[in-house]
Amino acid sequence: MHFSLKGKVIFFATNNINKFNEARKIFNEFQMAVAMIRVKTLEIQSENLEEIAKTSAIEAFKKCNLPIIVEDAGLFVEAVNGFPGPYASYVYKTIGNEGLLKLMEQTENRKAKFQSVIAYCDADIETPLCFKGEAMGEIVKEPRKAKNKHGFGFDPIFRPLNSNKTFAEMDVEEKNKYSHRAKALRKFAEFYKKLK
Ligand code: ITT
Repeated sequence: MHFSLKGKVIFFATNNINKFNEARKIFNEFQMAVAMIRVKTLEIQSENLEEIAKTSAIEAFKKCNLPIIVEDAGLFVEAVNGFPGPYASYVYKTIGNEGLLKLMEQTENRKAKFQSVIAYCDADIETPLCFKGEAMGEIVKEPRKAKNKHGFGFDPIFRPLNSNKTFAEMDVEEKNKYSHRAKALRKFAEFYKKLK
């Protein structure tokens, strides 16, 4: 049944509405529809985003049998050897932006990057396909966000290269010009629109 959906509608397994809203705008650019599904998947512990995304995609596909993507993102800060990397979610929940800024208080090297891996799975695919995006930038010294509260997670402390705003000072359209996720999603959408 779902074969007819391919190339037109994609299911995004995520529990993060912000990620979904960013994706919605990208798929709109490609005249595609995206539906959010909240299937519970275990996120394996690994230092490899691709491995994490692939494992979740297989699990999500088994639960819903629909053409599906999952996305796994990480933040890598150079001065602390790539911390928190794939553990971004845990670090955000525990020490948060303030904690990360504290770790970097004496640090002049502010270089950081976000990486995103999208893993796609459907009934005809043996191993999930991955699409990657990266955003280079820096960790600012003080959190900055727009008054109407755009952004989530580390957005208030990450400023991408070639902009003087943090992700949290941008609206979704502007963040999508720079973000790791937008780059990975566009690569995926280019692939998916050709799929029958
Ligand atoms: P899923 O349900 O899709 O897994 P998640 O929020 O757990 O949603 P990730 O594991 O991919 O998503 O991301 C880990 C954390 O990294 C996330 O909770 C944020 O705190 C942070 N993060 C990821 N992408 C971000 C972005 O674009 N801007 C700011 N923080 C981001």
